Amino acid sequence: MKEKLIKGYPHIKLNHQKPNLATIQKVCEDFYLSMDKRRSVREFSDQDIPKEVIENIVKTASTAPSGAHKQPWTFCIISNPALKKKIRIAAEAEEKESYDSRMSDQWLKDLEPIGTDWEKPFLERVPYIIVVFKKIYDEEEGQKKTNYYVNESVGIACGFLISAIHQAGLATLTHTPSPMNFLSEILERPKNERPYLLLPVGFPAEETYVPKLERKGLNEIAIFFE
Ligand code: IYR
Repeated sequence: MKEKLIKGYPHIKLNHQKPNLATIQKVCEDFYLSMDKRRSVREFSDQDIPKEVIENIVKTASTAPSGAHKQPWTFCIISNPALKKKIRIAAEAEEKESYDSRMSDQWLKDLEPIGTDWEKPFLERVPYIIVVFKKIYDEEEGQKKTNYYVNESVGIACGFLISAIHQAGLATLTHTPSPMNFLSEILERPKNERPYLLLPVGFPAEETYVPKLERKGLNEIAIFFE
């Protein structure tokens, strides 16, 4: 591997193989078509997934860029049935409160076509729950070390995570019980970590239905300045 010092720090030569244009066009269209098949799923099979698959998915998420390369994230991977049950009970308690009194009428109306409610049986059924924590700072030998662009960094890592889950042929849901502090308690996380996102991971149930949604067209989401 070719290396050189830049401003005193080691750099390695980028190993980039430039594809031809036809390959680029095909690969990016195929990738788009594949990603366009991704759907949030709320009904899961209880079929197990090999642990190495989950490990590779999480390693993919951790390839995300982050502020000053601080990698300000912890992925908690839960397959323990007692913990899954605890998470379900606590999440459903918060969700019931939210659906019954915390969410506005407009919010509840906006969710009607998606068909959600406070009950989350999938939290016990899925083989894995991944809870992503953001590290608002790092702690080294009792010293606080600042992290940068934490929300952006962890959000990007979650995007990678969701893409990796989909590319593996599995399904997930960006589940957002609110507030989420019960996850810090159940998973005994230190005080520099805050829950960011909860993702159940598994195969979709044998026959499952998802809302009939349209995605915005390119002309609605992009502006080209040529
Ligand atoms: N957290 C709740 C409510 C919910 C909110 C939004 I915004 C959604 O897009 C879907 C659900 C729940 O998970 O049911």
